[in-house]
Amino acid sequence: MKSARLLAWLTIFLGTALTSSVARASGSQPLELNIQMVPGAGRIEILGGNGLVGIEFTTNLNQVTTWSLLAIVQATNNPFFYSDASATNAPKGFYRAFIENSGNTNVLNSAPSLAAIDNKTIQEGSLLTFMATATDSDLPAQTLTFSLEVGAPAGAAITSAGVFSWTPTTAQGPTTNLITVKVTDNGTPVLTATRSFTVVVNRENTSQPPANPDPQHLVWIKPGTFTMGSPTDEVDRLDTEGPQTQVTISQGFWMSKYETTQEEFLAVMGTNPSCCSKGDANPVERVWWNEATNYCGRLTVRERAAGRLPTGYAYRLPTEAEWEYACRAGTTTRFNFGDDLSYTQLSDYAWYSSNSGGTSQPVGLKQPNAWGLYDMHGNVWEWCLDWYGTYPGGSVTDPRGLTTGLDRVFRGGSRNCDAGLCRSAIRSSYLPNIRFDDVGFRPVLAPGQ
Ligand SMILES: [Ca+2]
Ligand SMILES: [Ca+2]
Repeated sequence: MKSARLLAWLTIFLGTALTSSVARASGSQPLELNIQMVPGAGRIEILGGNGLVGIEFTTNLNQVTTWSLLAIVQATNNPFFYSDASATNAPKGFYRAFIENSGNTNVLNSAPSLAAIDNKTIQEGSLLTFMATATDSDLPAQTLTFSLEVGAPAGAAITSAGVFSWTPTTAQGPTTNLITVKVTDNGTPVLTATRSFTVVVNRENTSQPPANPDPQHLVWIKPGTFTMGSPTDEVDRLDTEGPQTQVTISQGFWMSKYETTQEEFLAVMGTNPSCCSKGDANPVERVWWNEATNYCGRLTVRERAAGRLPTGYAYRLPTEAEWEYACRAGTTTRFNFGDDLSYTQLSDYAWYSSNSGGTSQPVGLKQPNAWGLYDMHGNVWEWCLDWYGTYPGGSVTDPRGLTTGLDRVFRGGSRNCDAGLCRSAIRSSYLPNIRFDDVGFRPVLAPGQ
């Protein structure tokens, strides 16, 4: 029973008067009491026949949570503790007692634990928001309160529940900021934990991109930050579209205005795998993911040989983040032209199940989005570079999906899809070596390869 002795001394007062001169004689009989102690209590009171018997703590036992305590009172006189209210004449005196931990479930207040916070990158003027998380193993649970340490940049804030937000002004970038989040429990004593992270604030690159090597087919997509995925209350949303993730695209790139056509594919690859919607200006379909990437590689070789590519630029598939960033073109609505809840506008922008007649249609016949991209909704799904995976949430820069996987992503819906499956946030994926008659692609021309 006498394990883990706790700081141990109690001073015990009996009756109403304190007599401190009573000798602590040997030979007395220990008296054992089982006392249930209440968290936060600073005093145990026992009603004895001679009035209130108080045990004053000389140690900070109100840190204790759910202790079952054994008090062993070594008295110099007769046993003096009475749980029987009829007992009288309990001797007055000064005694010492100590308290043992008689259980294994008891802990002192422990410090909370604040989860690591990833470093962030953000553009000036963009909202950075994420939720900090912390745990505290104490029982009973203690309230955890988040705050920012002194030195956080102006405008940065965190709610007591841990929601961080900051929109750096143009005066606050470009720079790197060290921010420290603190979480505080309300235990005794009050304990805290902190985590620091950096926020790199970028200034939008207003310098001009290299000259457009193919103005007829390519549009420049400037770098920026956007929210990937859909809010949980979006109509027709699927669970795969979350959690919403703040994505920074750190470098601009060109993107094909159009889905790659059968004519283009044939010219580069020497074959046309399309089966069901033949036509030079129709999007190529029934392409494996690998054929799409091979097309990009061969196109790069051809265009470099012709001296048409800026140094360091290569064609490739867009990452899924680049694709959605370009599709949305600054919008946060269900489609890149609005929410269109009753689907009265979609036909102006997309070939889908209601207007396609069951085949893909020549590219570029519908309205483009605000950045000049056609058929981002519908016609054919478009392969992306990424292995399919759940979005990470929080804030990320230039995400490229999982490092390995089974399925490659394709985006945007197709001429076979109902309207809700053509939204900006819709995702699909499949094995990369499968041919679908409504999956094609469009390349980007980007630096870095
Ligand atoms: Ca605690
Ligand atoms: Ca499309």
